[in-house]
Amino acid sequence: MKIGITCYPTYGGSGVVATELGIELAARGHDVHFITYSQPFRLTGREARIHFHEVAVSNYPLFEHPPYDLALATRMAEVADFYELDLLHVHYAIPHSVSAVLARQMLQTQPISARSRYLPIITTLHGTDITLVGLDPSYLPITRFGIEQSDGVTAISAYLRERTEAAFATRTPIEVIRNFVNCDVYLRDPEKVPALRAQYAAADERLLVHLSNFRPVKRVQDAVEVFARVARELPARMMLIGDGPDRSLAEHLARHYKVQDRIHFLGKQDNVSELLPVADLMLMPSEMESFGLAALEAMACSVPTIGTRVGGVPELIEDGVNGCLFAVGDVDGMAKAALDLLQDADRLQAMAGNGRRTAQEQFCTSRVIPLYERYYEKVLRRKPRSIG
Ligand code: GMT
Repeated sequence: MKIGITCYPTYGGSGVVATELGIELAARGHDVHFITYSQPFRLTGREARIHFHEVAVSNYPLFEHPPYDLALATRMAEVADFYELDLLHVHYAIPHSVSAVLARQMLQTQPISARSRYLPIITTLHGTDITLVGLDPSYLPITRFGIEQSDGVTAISAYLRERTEAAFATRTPIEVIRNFVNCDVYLRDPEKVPALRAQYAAADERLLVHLSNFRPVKRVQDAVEVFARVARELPARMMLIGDGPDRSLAEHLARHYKVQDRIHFLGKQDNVSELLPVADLMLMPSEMESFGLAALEAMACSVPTIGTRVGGVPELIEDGVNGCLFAVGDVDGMAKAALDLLQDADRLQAMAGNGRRTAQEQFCTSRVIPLYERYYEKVLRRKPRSIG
């Protein structure tokens, strides 16, 4: 198939999922065309069967806000026409699904080349497009429009499907296809771990990790508080991977708890699959996660997560089996669980093994990518929607 993919190419779970999906689809013989404003950060630009088309937005003094959505729609239509795409798969409803609807309509009514054609659109909902942005009253009607006009809609968890159906009162069928991880890339290689781990912690120190975009929804302050409590009892260090608005809050708290010298603020990293396996425990104290990709990536690397019982997280983490779940803000509970686990090597190892198994058996690319392929085929078999 010839598949167009649009996503937010910079840091963020939806961009990671879209990029990894493109890489996996290309490896399975599909031609993948990324149509984005910059090259997705997990791409090298040298992958076979992957093409990148930059969306350039012209700015004129008249435009206080350059019309990115229109530039995107135009580029989508051009690429679909020139490369004869079979479908367009957009990640994150706003504005991508709406730009895609425009591109589809352009191709059908005012084709760029002589042929009029129908370009099926699939929208994948990732979470904040529904739970935060989509519920801003000014965005709600257009988000509902984008969902209802799509030829196919997927959500990354059953939770997100239900939330979308309730919030948007939509009867558009939504297919649940959960986040995935490449278990051959995300794994703990006992030969590689010791040398890399030594850069972040001494042999007698425990190493925790938090990975996010440091937005308020991630509650990075809770990760620092939990770590400070752990570090009071045990020799420990923490890697904070990522960057975003709450990084200075995290730095402030680290100083407040006098653990600033024990925390590695690593910023944005593109070698997450190498960093995660050196940790003993992941902290994901989010206020909301529609799925929790960071926890899945850690689990695949045999690193259990202490997280919050929110959104789609319980579809991934079974409390006490492959991780631990707490109420949002329960810093005491999370710190106690972290200390208990870090002092019980057998339990920690059992949980790590269970997590790795969960990743392999339920969320590995080899299981999830075929679900996308089958869904594409199902959408392509359907009759085109009438437009107007
Ligand atoms: O978590 C974020 O703030 C980024 C966001 C995104 O859309 O880029 O992540 C969402 O999509 C991820 C990939 O599908 C999910 O694993 C995250 O749980 C989800 N985040 C939230 O729901 C807050």
